[in-house]
Amino acid sequence: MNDDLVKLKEGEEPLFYRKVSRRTMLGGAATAALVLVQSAAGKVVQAGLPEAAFTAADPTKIQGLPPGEAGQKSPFEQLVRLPSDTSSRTPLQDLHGMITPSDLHFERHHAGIPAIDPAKYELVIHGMVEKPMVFKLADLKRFPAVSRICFLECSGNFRTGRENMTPQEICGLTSQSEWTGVKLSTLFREVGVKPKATWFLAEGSDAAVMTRSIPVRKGWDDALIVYGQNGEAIRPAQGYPARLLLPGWEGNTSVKWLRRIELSDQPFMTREETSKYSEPVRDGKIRQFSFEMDARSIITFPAYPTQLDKGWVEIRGIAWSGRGKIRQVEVSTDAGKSWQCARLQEPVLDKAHTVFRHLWEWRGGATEIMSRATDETGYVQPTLAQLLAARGEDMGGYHLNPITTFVLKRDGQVLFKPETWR
Ligand SMILES: Nc1nc2c(c(=O)[nH]1)N[C@H]1C(S)=C(S)[C@@H](COP(=O)(O)O)O[C@H]1N2
Ligand SMILES: [Mo]
Repeated sequence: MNDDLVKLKEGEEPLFYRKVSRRTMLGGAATAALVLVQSAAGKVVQAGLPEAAFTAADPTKIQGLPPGEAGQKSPFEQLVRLPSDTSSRTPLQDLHGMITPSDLHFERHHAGIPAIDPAKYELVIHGMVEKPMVFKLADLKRFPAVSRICFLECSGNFRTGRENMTPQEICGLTSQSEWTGVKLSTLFREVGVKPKATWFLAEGSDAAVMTRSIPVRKGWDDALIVYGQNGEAIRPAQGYPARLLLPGWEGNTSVKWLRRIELSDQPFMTREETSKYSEPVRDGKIRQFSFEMDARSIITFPAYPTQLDKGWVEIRGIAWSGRGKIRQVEVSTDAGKSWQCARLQEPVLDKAHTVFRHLWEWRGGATEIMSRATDETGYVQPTLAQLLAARGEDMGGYHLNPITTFVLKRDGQVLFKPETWR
């Protein structure tokens, strides 16, 4: 029995623990451990501090907590992802700014998260190269490092069908981090990629042995092998200890737990690019290697389940494009009859979630609000009807980026407008 931990009463659930050594406690304070527990009444209380600390009108009258070894979220701010067996979604409506905290980055695993010992990690690069090489994690870290902020989005990032859906449920399979690693072009020069090589295979070391064929030009352009995420080692769910990161391209091409890159003069036609990750388009045709994520935006406030008050409202959201920077986001507050330009919040980065804001006075009538992104290539985010017209009834579930509408009721209730097509 570890007596450093406060014992929970029956029925109490630990939210998180923080062990503190006796020596670090101020003057050998009453308890050697701190634990946040949820009381029977559902209230979060911190054992080791008098409950009065949380109910006291004046926090300046009570000694606060000492510093801890690792930071904790406020017990009042326990954001969660919505996990299924194979994915979890970022609570876009609850975030501030442009970075997704690493513990809220969405996840999509084809066969779970593997446990990889960083000391044993190896990345092999071979095939059409002058000099096949094996890189240990320490080798990767010895190369000049680069950092960039960009989004990562699953190509299956659209759900609809119910009015009571939050932005997280509608399109929470997109997240943004500051990624740090080595440019793939640096490694390409190291192994001497042959001029004839036009494709490479990226292979993961999870139970799915996920593989994708990638055009070599993306490798020379902006592909990274990343081991850092938001200032710390990349999280296991994101590919620890290293993953491929292809800015702006569909998430499945950013192979996690990367163990092998093979250069070739043709695509490898793996399971992931034949049975999956291809989209039916008109006339019975199938589109393959649709790498880039199209421009998209979503209003994150006010969205379901907001109850809106009359008066000035700052409509907020994010917009992003896999083809470059966001040039403009327009907002409509009259069900699409008229559009106004939203303000883009700096920084506006290449292939990155960009925050937009639009001030609007809601005088109380029922209406519909929506946003529409345009990227620097001039591409404009389509409506679902436009997507259908271009791709047909069988368009499947990948690469759907329709304009998202929220319905504002007379009484201030905000609901998702769940347009469907099948
Ligand atoms: N090895 C491996 N890489 C993978 C996957 C996987 O299951 N195994 N999932 C892919 C898919 S479909 C997506 S959308 C992204 C998700 O990355 P994330 O879990 O870090 O958000 O990783 C991709 N890379
Ligand atoms: Mo995905």
